[in-house]
Amino acid sequence: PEVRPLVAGNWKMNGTRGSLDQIKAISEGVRGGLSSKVDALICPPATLLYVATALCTDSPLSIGAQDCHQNASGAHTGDISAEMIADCFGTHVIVGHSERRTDHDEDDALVRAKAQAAHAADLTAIICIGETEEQRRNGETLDVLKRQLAGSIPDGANAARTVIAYEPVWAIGTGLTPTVADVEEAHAFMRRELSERFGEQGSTMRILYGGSVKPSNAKELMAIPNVDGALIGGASLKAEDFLAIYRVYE
Ligand code: G2H
Repeated sequence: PEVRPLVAGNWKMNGTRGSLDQIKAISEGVRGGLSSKVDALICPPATLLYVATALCTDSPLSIGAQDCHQNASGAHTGDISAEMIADCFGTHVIVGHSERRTDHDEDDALVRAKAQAAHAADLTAIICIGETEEQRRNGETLDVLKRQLAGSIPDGANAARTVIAYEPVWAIGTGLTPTVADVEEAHAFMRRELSERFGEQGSTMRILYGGSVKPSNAKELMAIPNVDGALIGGASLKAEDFLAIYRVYE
C-alpha cells in the first residue's frame, strides 16, 4: 500500500530564539510540489513550540514536541502534558527516544502510557525503538525490536496517529549507520510485526529510520523498502541540510 513519507527533525536540547530563522527557512522550503506527497515536521525544544507554530500558520510544515508526560495534568513539576502541546498547536510528539529511555529511565510501559496520552490529546505519537550496540553484537536485535514494539505501542493504535521510528542506539549522533541490508531486515521485520498486530493499520503505519541521517546518506536510506521517512537529529538544525534530505523524495 501507498504510504506517505514523513521527514521529521528532532532538535533535542538545541535551539534558541535565533533558530526561528531556520524554522522559517524550512517552512518556506517545504512549500510547493513536494508537500503534496511528503510530510515535514520539526520538533524544537518546548520553549520554542508556541512561537514556532505561530510562524507556521498556513505552512505545510508541522511542529511537534519531543516528549510529554503520561498524565493529563497534575503535580508534575517541570513536565508538560500532551494537551499543552496541542494547546500550542503542536500536532506530533516524540515518545520513548533512546535519550529519554537512558537519561530518564523510561521503559516500554511508560512509553506506551505517553503514546496513549498523546492519542487522547489527538496528537500523532512518534514512538522510538532501537537496539543498543551490545544487543546487536549479541544477535538480539530482532528480539529487542519485537519486545519494544509489543510494549510501547498502545492497543488500538492507528496509522494516522502513530509513527514508529527505528533508531539503532549505536547509530545516534555517532556518524555510524547500519548497512542497507541491516536496515532492510529490521524494517521488514517491524512491518510484519505491525501488520500481524494491527492488520490494515499496521501495514500503512509509517516506520521512520533515525540515526545519523544526513544529506549524503539520505537517498540510499530512504529508498529501502518499508523506510517511510526519517527522524533527523543533528542534520535537522540547519535548514539547508534538512531540506536536502526532504528533497530526496523529489
Ligand atoms: C537519532 C537522531 C534523531 P542524529 O536520535 O532522533 O539523531 O540524527 O543526530 O543521530
